[in-house]
Amino acid sequence: MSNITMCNSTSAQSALDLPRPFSHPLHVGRPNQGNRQRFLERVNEMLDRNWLSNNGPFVKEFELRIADLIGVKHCIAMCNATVALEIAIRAADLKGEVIVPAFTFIATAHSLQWQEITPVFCDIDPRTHNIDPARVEELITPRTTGIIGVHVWGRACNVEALAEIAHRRNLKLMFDAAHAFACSHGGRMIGAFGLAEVFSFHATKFFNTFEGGAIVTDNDELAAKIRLMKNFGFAGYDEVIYVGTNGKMTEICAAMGLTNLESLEEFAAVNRRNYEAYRLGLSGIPGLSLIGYDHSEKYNYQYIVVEVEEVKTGLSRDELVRVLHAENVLARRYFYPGCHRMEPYRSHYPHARLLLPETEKLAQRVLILPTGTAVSPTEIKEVCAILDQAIRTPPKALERLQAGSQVPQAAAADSQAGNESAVTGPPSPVYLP
Ligand code: T4K
Repeated sequence: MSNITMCNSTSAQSALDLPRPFSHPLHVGRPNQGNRQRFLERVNEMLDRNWLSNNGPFVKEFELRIADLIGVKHCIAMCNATVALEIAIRAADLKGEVIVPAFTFIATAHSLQWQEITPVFCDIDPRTHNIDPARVEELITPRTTGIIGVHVWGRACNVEALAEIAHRRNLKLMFDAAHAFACSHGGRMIGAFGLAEVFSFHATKFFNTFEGGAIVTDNDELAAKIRLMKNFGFAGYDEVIYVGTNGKMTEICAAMGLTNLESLEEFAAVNRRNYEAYRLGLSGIPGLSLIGYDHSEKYNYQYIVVEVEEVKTGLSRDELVRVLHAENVLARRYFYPGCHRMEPYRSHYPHARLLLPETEKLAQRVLILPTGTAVSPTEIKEVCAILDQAIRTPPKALERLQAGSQVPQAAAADSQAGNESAVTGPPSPVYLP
C-alpha cells in the first residue's frame, strides 16, 4: 500500500511497503523566499550605491520597519541572533549566573558561556515547552543577575510570571525570541516584553535575511549601548567608548529582509495551511499529538511539533525518525538531547538532568516535521500516511529498518544539529542538494 508520490530519480529501497521514497528530501528549515525580482532590484540599487555595510540605507529602513511591526522604539539589526544575544547580555550588564531553559537551541546557553557567565538550566512546563516560572525561583542564588526566557516554537513564555519574579528579586529579564518573529502574546507583539528581546532571521527561520537577527527594546539607554557595541564600541571616527564587537547586518541581508517582509503574510498563511494539513493528517494516528496554538494570537507556525507517546505508537520517536528519513522526510529532534547534555555543560554539570525531568522527557518525544513554502499539502498527506502506516504495523516497520535500509540524511542532519548521537548508526555523507 502506498500513496507516496511516484518519483523517477531514486532507486533507494523504502523502509515500508512504499515503492519509493520522496524524490527530493523534505527538509525542516527550507528557506522561504520573497519576490526574487524585487530582491535583485534592491541588490542592483545597493551595488550602484556602492554602500555594502556599516549602517547603510537598507539596514536603516529594515530597522524602522521591524520596530514599527513589533511596536517598539528601537530595533538594532544584527549579523545573527547568537551575536545579538551576546551583545544584549553584555549591554544589559548580566554577570555571574543567568537562568535559562535547557530545552532550547544551544546558542541560548553559549551566548552566556561565551562571556563566562554561567547558564543555570531551568526545567520546562511540559504543557508549553517553555521555561517553568515555578522552577525559576528555586534556582536564584546571590550570583544570579538575570533570566532569559525562550519563546519556544513561537509560543510565548509565561512573561507575566517571569516579570513578577524578576521584579521582586531584582533580576533583569530578557527573551530569546528566535522562534517568535511576527507572533503575539496577549495581543501585543512578541519583542515588546522584558528589557530586550532577540529575533533570529537565519535562513531556516520562517522569515530570513540569509543570516541575521535583531535586538528590539523600548529602553533608550540600552539601545544606544547596543548600537555602539555592535560596531566595535565606536562613538565617533576615532573614539571608542566600550569594548565592542562586529555584529553589523550587511546591506544585502537587509535587502533580503525588506523583500521578505513584503511576503510575510503569505509565509505565515502557507505555514498555517500546512499546520492545518498536518492536524487533519495526524488526527487519527494513535500516540501522535500536534502541539496546539491559541488562535486568538498571531503565530508564524514555523515548526510542526509532534509529541510521540511511545506506549501508543509502538515505535519510539527515534524509530519514527528513522522510518521518515528512509522515506526522504528529514524530520528533526529539536532540541535533543537538551543543552545540559552538550559540552561544556555536560562536563560542568553531570547531574543537571536530575533537576530537569520534564526537559529530559520532552527531548525524548518531540518530532519536528517539514513545513514552509517548499512543502505542499499533498506532500504533508504523504508524510502523515508514512507515519500512519508505520504506527499501524510497528513490527513491520522495524523489520524493514533492520533489513538495512540506508538513511544517509538522518545521521547528517543530526550531526549538523550538534547532537551527541545520530539516530542511525554508520557515519554518512552530508546531504548536498
Ligand atoms: N536561539 C534559538 C532558540 C534558536 O533556535 C536559534 C537558532 C538561535 C538562538 C540562534 O540563531 P542564529 O544565530 O542562527 O540566528 C538551525 C539553524 O541553523 C538555527 O538558526 C536554528 N536556531 C536552529 C533551530 O535550526 P540546524 O543545525 O538544524 O541547521 P541545519 O544546517 O541542519 O539546517 C536545517 C535544515 O534546513 C537542513 O535540513 C537543510 C535546510 N537548509 C538549511 C539552510 C541553511 C536549507 O534547505 N537551506 C539553507 O540555506 O540549526
